[in-house]
Amino acid sequence: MSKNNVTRDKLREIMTDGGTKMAKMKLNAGALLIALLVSCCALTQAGPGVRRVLVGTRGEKPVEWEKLGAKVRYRYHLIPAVAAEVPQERLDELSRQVGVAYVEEDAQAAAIQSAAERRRDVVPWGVQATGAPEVNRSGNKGQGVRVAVVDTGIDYRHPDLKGCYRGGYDFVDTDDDPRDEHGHGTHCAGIIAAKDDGKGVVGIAPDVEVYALRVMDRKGRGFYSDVSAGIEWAVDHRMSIVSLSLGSHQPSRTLAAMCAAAEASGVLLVAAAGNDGRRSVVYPAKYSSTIAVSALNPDGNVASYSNYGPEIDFAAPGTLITSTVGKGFATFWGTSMACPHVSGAVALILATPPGAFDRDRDGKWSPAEAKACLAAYARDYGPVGRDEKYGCGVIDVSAAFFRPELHEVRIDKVEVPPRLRAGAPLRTTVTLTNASKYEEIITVQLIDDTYKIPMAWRRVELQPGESAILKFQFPSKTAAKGDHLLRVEAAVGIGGNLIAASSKGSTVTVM
Ligand SMILES: [Ca+2]
Ligand SMILES: [Ca+2]
Ligand SMILES: [Ca+2]
Repeated sequence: MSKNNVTRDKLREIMTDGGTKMAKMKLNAGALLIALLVSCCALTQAGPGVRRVLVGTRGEKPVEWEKLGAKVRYRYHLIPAVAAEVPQERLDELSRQVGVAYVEEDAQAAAIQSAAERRRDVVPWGVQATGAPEVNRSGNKGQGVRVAVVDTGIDYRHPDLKGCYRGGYDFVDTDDDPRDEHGHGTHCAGIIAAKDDGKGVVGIAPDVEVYALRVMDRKGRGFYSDVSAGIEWAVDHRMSIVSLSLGSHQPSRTLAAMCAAAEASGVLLVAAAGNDGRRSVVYPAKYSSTIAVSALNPDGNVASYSNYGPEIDFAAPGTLITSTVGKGFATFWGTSMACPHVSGAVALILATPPGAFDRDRDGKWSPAEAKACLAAYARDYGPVGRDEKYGCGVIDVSAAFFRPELHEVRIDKVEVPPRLRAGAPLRTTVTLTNASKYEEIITVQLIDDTYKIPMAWRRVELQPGESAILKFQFPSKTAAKGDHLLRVEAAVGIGGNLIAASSKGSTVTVM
């Protein structure tokens, strides 16, 4: 659509323009873009006189599709619904059939992003803000978690994405090649999973398995029927997470039912709130079956373009987000960019045992359990408690990951001589083991507990199951005669917060 292209070019022009009015103009241009995209939603004509519709079906009563001259595009199996193309003049007849529960427009969802200037970055601020790098360093990069990006496809030839890409489907062209012809889906995939290779950018969970379900065309528009089919594919192919950086203000019984069915089957759906800057969240984010995400500026405020409302679950970085696109890297803004930050963060949590959050004690994360964990460790922003702009707050995946229950350091032995002649050097040997299944950075402190004097501290990095023997030596000239309790503390430290994990003491008598 040429109108659209004109707007986008204009937008790019405004974005590269300096000056103090930039932020405001950015918003205006963004709102205009989305208004255009949303106004396109009414165009659901599949050809002259033919309408694309979503039809809710009832029980065993057959619908006479052929007799109606209709073409069935999808027969969903998770929900009683069909996507079809029906001649305009037969629509009334269709809705009167006994087997038909409802007929609704096959509305279009739009990609919720806008382009800004190109630039490069290694760890983008958004990835940093979620606390992902610290979690990645511990060896949790989302291994074994399957994430479906329901979007414009993915450019799987991109060097930062070809390693994590595992396949998918193209519902726009109905073939097995969901290559991105727009750039939006590739950008979202990079936020989730760009490779940690010292080149380009790094994603939040670089070892997840990414699948592309292409439901939006080269203009970033897609039908609800294809979005629903993409979600159904994700359920059928046992995805853990479905990332939905798309939406529209048009409600749909079919899309609502599909999201609810996916959630009920254990899939976590994450969706963007929309970019109109309104107190109105778009669908599917508005449904309770999805995690609704608003967008943050780098200053920590919810962006003025971000939609908000009681449905918002979390806020995540959305402005000035650098990630992968077909020809390299680009910086975009939008709630579309915020959504995959949450998808990636969820992947890191799903790669850990549910522990105390496993309410039904089945050893697995349910969507509600994962949501409860993210909410428990989110940083509260804005008004105290849950609010309409930040939801439960900003996800802190590092806090959620460094839950004490997941980390265990063990002090095996503290060796000191039982007696020491005053003036002789005090030799102490500490043996400790990383008893957790993650790589840990362990801070070891040695304290003279009798006189409350810190004597030494050291930091060691240990692989899961690895042990270390640390040797210390102190002069004892100034030590008071009598008993000294030497206490060793080992802690897993992260971002200044120490998770005290182990402590052991031993007494030495200075003669
Ligand atoms: Ca990279
Ligand atoms: Ca569970
Ligand atoms: Ca709050």
